Amino acid sequence: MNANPRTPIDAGALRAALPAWRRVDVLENTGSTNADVLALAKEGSPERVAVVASEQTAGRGRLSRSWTAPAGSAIAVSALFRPVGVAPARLGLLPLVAGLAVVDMVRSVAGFPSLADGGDGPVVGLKWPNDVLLDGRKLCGILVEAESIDPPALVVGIGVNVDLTEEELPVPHATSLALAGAPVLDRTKLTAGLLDALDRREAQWRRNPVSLMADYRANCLTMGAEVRVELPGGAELLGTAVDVRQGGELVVRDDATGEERVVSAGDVRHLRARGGGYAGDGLRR
Ligand code: BT5
Repeated sequence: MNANPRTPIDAGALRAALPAWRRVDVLENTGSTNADVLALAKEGSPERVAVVASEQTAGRGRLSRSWTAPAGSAIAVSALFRPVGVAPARLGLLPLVAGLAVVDMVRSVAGFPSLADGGDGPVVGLKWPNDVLLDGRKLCGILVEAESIDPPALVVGIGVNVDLTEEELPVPHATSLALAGAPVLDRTKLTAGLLDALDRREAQWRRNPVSLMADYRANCLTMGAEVRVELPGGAELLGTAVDVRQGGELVVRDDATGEERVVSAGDVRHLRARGGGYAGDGLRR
């Protein structure tokens, strides 16, 4: 356990650990790291630049929601990618790529080495499409915003809860690495591991999307789970998630009809996850 987990991020050590990144700005506080990197993109910045902040005063979630964490308690990072050559229809997979990178970091740096499927250790994995769950609670939020689509200039924003206490959690179904008992809470090491994983997964996505999606499926807790999907427009689908397609869509076997339905957008709840555990909104330990 880190004796003082809210020490500042060591910018020099972070940059030294990330030779694949052209530029990494480390800020004490900012409005939103996504807004900062969108501005860099607009100025014509090359890709693989990142902004990291210890505190955000206007952190953005999806659909105009906000993202909050006490100063120094979390990772807030945004990164610019220009995936030239990737078809516009496939750009929507980037949030899944980012989710997988967070899982990599949680396993390789935070100290939860394996998917303890149904075992005693914390279960880490993805709820389709890109929520990273730790013991069924939300550890991280991902927001991808486009400065342009053609040519593509995409900002990947990631917020990871590092050492928030139970009282500091903004919502009850959230969690932090510390609450799950992670042995490593050093934000310099965690941020370096996250940007390194993001660099590798994004490159894998461009070069070998088939292997990337195979890795995604292997880390997706929704696969095989009984789910309730709230579809856009308000309809509901109850069934078993049987696959994630190459384009990122979820395939659900409908309980009512036995038919397989392809879901490209919707809010998923895990009713019963693989290994008998539960994963989804509202769960508390
Ligand atoms: C997300 O939105 O999950 C995407 C959040 C992305 C945040 C990163 S931080 C770095 C970068 N810079 C930014 O400005 N944004 C990105 P969404 O699925 O809409 O979830 C938002 C909801 O999650 C809120 O309405 C709250 O209910 C909840 N929430 C807020 N802060 C949270 C936290 N720290 N942990 C867990 N849940 C949180």
